[in-house]
Amino acid sequence: MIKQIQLIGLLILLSSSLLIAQQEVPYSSISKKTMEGFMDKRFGMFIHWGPVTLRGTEIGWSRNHGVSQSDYDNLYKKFDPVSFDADAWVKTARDAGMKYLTITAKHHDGFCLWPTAYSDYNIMNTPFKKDVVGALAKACKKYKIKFCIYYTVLDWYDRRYPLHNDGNTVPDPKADMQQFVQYMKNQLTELVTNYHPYMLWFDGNWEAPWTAAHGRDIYDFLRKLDPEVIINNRLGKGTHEVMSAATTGDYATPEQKVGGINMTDPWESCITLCTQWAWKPGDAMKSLQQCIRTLASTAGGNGNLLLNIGPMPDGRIEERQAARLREMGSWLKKYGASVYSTKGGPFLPDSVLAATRKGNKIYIHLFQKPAGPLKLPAVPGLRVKKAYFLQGDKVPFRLEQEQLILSLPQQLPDENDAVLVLEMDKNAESVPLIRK
Ligand code: H79
Repeated sequence: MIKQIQLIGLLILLSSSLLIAQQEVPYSSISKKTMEGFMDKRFGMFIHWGPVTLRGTEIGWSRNHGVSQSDYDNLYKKFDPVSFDADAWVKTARDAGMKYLTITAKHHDGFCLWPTAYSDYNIMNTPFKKDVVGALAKACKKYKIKFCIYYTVLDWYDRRYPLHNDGNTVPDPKADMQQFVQYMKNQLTELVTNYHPYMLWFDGNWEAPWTAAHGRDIYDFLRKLDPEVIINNRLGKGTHEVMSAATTGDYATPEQKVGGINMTDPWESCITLCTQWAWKPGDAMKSLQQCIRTLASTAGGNGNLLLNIGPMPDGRIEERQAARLREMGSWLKKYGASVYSTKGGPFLPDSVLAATRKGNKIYIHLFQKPAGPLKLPAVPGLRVKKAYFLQGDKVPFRLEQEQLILSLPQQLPDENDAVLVLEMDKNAESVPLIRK
């Protein structure tokens, strides 16, 4: 009897430890230090590019939606971006104040921008015949911009992948996921060993053939290739927006929106400068104000911004897009201290302001001038020593009933984002979030 009870006890113990062994946190083994280095960068360039720019429609998605499959799949034969200049692209990123760059090595359409040995559908079989990924990796090294690679999981072109079209849900019986995953591993080995990316940006993980187990297998495979390469959270299943137990990857990737404030999990919002990811002639472009406020709000939520541009089929970045990025760069030259290497908060971001902090300084990114003085809740345990506009005048302030009251001038010094500095008597980086 006692033996039986002991046995049952042992079984319970075993099963509960098995439960504990099940994944309760994201599947990620990156070092905290590497992620801190990534999050300090705050601003990167996303580039969506490929033969589809010859049609000016959306990359991947317009295949069989507006552009026929046979037309789409033959565009590469005419892709000859003679004006492509990797140095020019990277300098555009650098001059915008961006610290990293991510290129679509392969999007959902399956076309490869590097000379892969594992598919003929690649840049060497276009009239251009030059390694775009390699040229960018080299230029990034030259200009000290971290080089990153976008590589999507799903591939509507490759016959080994079971679905051949967006919206298609009936798997091709002739497809073979095992072979397809091997193809992915071969290509990822090429990309990691030849170009040494700082980060890998996966996508296209939502279709049924891709499983959580596939994601973990690729994650482990990559970790063996490079223990330090950062991997976004689109290898597993579940939402991209936040980290969860279903996540495989190192950071969350809200898309086309600023992510919610999060002081523990790293995240990066990817947002397009125009409306399309790939170049579209005459596409509507965001104003400088929208761009600056998007960056400030992202930093205010403790996240990074990966701002996307789509270069033209001839290889140039549209002058108006380059000009907008230069304007961002000028703004960051002046106000960069309130963005790079900061933490978000302690005040929660909203449409009026976003807050960032570093050491003893709290930066208030003011988007709107309140009717009267600016009123903020006092920061518990910390005292304001000085208040002034970054690169500007002093701001008179007083404390009244647990409220900090700042007297603003008639006109804010920057109409897009007036950055106020509150110099505190102590380090403000670990102050808990404050609701206004
Ligand atoms: O690579 C970019 C997108 O192509 C890809 N992720 C970013 C980084 C992406 N994957 N899923 N989605 C975007 C969401 C799908 C949105 C869609 Fe649409 C709405 C697909 C079809 C309608 C956006 C708008 C894409 C085409 C039109």
